[in-house]
Amino acid sequence: MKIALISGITVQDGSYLAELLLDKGYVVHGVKRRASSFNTQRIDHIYQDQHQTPVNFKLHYGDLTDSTNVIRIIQEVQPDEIYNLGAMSHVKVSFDSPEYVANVDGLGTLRILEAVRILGLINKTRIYQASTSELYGGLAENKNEKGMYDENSPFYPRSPYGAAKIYGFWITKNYREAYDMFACNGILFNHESPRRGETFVTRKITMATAAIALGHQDCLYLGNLDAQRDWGHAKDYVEAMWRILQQDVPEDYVIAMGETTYVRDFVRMSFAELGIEIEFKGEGVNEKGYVKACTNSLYQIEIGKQVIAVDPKYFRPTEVDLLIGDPTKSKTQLGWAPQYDLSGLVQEMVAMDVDRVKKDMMLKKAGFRAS
Ligand code: NAP
Ligand code: F7E
Repeated sequence: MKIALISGITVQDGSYLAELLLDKGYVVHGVKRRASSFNTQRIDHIYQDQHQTPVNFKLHYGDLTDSTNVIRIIQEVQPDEIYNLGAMSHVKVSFDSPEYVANVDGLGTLRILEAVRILGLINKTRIYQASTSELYGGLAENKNEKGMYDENSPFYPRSPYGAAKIYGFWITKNYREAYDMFACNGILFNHESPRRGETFVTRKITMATAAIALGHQDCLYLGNLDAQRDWGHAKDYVEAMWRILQQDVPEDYVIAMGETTYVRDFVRMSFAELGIEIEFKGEGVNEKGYVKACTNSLYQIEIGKQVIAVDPKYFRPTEVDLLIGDPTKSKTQLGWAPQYDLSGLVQEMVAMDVDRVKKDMMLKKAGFRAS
């Protein structure tokens, strides 16, 4: 039975990956940070009573900023595979906490690699490093002949997050070359799901779509509507992570859908799921979104109502304008074949957020506090 260790197990990717590995018969260990309030909602459904046997899912308190803790957990678990997904991953927030993000996302990666080396696990433990399309920075001149970013495109990070992750990328590659470690980077483009953190743009939009349609919110405030992202489904992307570690030779891979979409169009698609047509008027900070039509009798919103506005507080000091990834290598070499397209992703996210808002409304009516 293979043993996997996942850092960053509590949120989107970690929770889907844990499910995938448990399905494949792995024993899964996860690192979670101690928090003052509950932070395991996304993995509660797979958590086991630790008194049961066999226990094939176990959580360890830990933090990527603490080398002794990283070494101790790896020594205790003796993993066959480590998935380093732990990170302060919010690009905008990284401008506010640049030193912290360097410590967690950059040095945290080194701590894992070094722990595996110190513990003499080089020939046993394979390591997946969660690298990111933010490494490219969206520079037009660095795209390949297909107009996309691939494994050979130069990097130009545009945030403290991107700069920290570029260290994680190179130190992973360096340990592979220096010590013959099976250590790989997955350069993943944006991936989303109903489990996405609530402050990333897609989830913020689908949550607001549900709340506005159900009369619970008036207006959604967003930042740069002109940004373009290559969005896929996290469930598909964790499958790619696993495939990367099952290869004969350790290499780095781009995981992407190969299509890019404006934030503004994601808003349109999200509302369209509920039969609400949004029309944008104005430009820059004065751009606004209005309800143009509503064909769903369940979600009647007044025609002409303004539901989208721009708030410059969400702008970033330096922005990545456009990302689009070339998945040719992962499709041919890994045999990776995503099951979701963008409309399937939006459909699932909106449906789950509608259910959640309805449940919150019922709880509130019954006198309980909403989630
Ligand atoms: P996420 O929702 O931000 O989750 C990050 C995870 O890391 C959480 O479990 C968090 O724990 C944990 N974490 C944060 N600081 C930590 C620390 N100091 N020590 C240990 N754990 C810590 O990220 P995600 O979207 O699932 O992405 C997973 C990984 O892929 C991240 O490394 C991210 O940078 C990278 N990535 C994501 C995307 C994407 O589009 N989603 C694309 C490319 C790369 P708490 O619950 O305690 O906060
Ligand atoms: O922003 C724009 C924003 O925060 C996407 C992380 O998982 O993917 C993610 O980083 C775009 C940006 O994701 C709002 O300016 C407009 O252009 O959802 P996001 P991100 O910055 O692309 C990469 C691959 C990672 O590795 C990261 O860890 O949307 N945008 N209005 C907004 N963004 C947010 N968050 N909030 C807004 O109101």
